[in-house]
Amino acid sequence: MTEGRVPWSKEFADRYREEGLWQGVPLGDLLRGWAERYGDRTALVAGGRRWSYRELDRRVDRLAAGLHRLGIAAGDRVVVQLPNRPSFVAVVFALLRLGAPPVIAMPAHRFAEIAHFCSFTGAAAYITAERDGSFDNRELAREVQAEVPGLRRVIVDGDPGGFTALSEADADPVPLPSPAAEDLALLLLSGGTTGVPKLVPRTHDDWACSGRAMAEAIPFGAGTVTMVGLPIAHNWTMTHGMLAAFIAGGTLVLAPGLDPESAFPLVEAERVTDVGLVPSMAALWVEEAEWTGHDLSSLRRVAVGGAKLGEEAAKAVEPALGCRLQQMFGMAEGLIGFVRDDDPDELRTVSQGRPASPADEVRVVDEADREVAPGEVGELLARGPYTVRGYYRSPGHDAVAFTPDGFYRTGDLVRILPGGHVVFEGRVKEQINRGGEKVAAEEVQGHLLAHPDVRDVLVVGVPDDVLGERVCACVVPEGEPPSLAGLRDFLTRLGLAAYKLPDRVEAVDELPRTALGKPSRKLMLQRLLG
Ligand code: J2J
Repeated sequence: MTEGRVPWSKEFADRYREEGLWQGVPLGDLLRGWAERYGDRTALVAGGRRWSYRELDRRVDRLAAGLHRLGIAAGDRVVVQLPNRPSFVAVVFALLRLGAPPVIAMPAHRFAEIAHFCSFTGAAAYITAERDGSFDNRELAREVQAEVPGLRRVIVDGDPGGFTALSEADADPVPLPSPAAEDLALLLLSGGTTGVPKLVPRTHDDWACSGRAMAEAIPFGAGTVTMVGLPIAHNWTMTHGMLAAFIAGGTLVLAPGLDPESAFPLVEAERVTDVGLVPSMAALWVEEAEWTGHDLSSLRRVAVGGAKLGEEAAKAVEPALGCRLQQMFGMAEGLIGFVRDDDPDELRTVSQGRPASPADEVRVVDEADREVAPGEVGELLARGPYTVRGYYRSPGHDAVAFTPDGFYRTGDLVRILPGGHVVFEGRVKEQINRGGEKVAAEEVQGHLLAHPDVRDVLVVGVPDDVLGERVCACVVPEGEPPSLAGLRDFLTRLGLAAYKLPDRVEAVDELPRTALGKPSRKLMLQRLLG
């Protein structure tokens, strides 16, 4: 079943199977195997609750049966928007077991994103939490259901407010046929460069392969305790913190956030060994570690990724936290890389790592797709056993985002060191990396153009000491220039997630253009930085 996605060719699929990279076991069955192997070991710790592997497996069975009874069947897509709670893990694995691919949304997403995911995927159901902070997700669900009539069911973790409570999705396990391992397992959110967010179709085989590659190469083992404090809905946190930890029989600690005040006590109490931090968080940990009374000595590695970690900041990590810095890069589309424990010291601070699997293929090319000389900067292309060959239902975009021979054009400018380590040098894609959260400039522009006081607009990323980049809207006004608060309010009312809202607005007389007359973000940024 390859509905909506581009499969690997038979030649590649056969090779990945022969090499044992694709093991032909769907993710729901993998969990059953872990429960048999790891039994009473702790799989998950969150908010005072601890579930063993056996307990997690049992809950997932009951939940899968319950969801099935509520009408969710194999092949249905289900939009899942849950925070860092045990229910996230249970719901995702129950849907994987059912073969009803979850569409993984961020807690911060609002009407614009959720309505799009529901209608674009033809979702049968939307599973969400009662609230996100003070925001009532049930209100959002009502608006989405009015807009997307095909959405049959809304299921709420918490007070359902007229919808179905997640606690109702509980039934004695029934035999359910497993999906095929080569089928679509889940849909991840792409960092995005286009007007509407793209979805990345990952199969059971390929996503399991990425987790296994990570668990083996880091390496994770039974003593591994990962902590996830960034939203677990990110591919990074889901693979590193959850999938790779489970494959190794380790423990996932779900934290509500990563601020040192709440995270350090958890590191101490749960003896956390591995944690993923974006660079801005890493800086905060480095600063606070000196003053904390908490024992952080269980930490073996601090993985820093999602955005570039500066060399100076990198050098500060190990002395302050007393453990290895492990720079890491990756993308929802697939390719993941990280520095290994035994790599030379210098590589740990200057490079973002090397690909997780020996079967990963990378190329660095110039604008004409010619391979650059070794060590030169160019665009990173990636192909491999867990890097997709196309987006979900997007053949038009695939033609530009992938090469004819199946390499994904990452949009990242990199150079590769002699040992295969990748150094990120910039981007060619129209994306803003706001502290690890990705914002597609075109998406925000599209919404801003609907504002009555905006005649034209370019959204650019401006450098920022804390977040790396912030979102700046350069507006050609129609009359009075709109205020920042006015624009943010407008976008919020349209239902755009808060992390995409402009941090700054600049009124300009006209947009700078290239020789071909195309508005240029590069020229605009040069003008802003003066
Ligand atoms: C510079 N840029 C980086 C890094 C990602 C592991 C780790 C991260 C992600 C992720 C992920 C970077 N230095 N260390 O999915 O499994 C930028 C690149 C990349 C984009 C992908 C994983 N690490 N990036 O961040 O899909 O521009 O995945 O193409 O959110 O983040 O973003 P995303």
